Amino acid sequence: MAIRKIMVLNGPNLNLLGLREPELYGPGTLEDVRLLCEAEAAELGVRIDFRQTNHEGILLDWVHEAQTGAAGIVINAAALARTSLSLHDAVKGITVPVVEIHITNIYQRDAWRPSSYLSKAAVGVICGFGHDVYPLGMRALCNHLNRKKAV
Ligand code: CA2
Repeated sequence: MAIRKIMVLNGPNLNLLGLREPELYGPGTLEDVRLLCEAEAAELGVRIDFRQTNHEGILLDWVHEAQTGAAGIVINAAALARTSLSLHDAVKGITVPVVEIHITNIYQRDAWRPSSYLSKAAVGVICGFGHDVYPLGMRALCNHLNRKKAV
């Protein structure tokens, strides 16, 4: 049987992880996060395709690509979760499950930030546990996929 592949997608500015605002987003870099995800993938027995972009259209293309190329998506869309109806629509437009993650607790942050459009299309949301949201999101996605396979 083929090994399940999941996409771990990162949106704008997450390439700056560990380089700016470590008190908010943690001291580790995006490469550290990738390694954390690789370790979790080995535990879960899946492969990951880990990517980051600063461009909305590219993120949309990757979401579309998952429809035929992956079993599901774990996504930290950064500010695009709150601003992009196109991202919401792209997630609605595919049938593979999408788990939304955020390093910080987005419900605790500045009132001027809009709430997430993406949450309305995702199967679930994990936020506020620092970089652990990445392996937690992967585990949640795999449990969800296993439950779907069992019925
Ligand atoms: O908490 C998260 O993971 C966020 O997705 C991060 C976004 C923010 O807009 C979301 O509301 C919550 C911001 C990503 C910016 O990434 C940086 C990383 C290091 C330094 C500066 C920005």
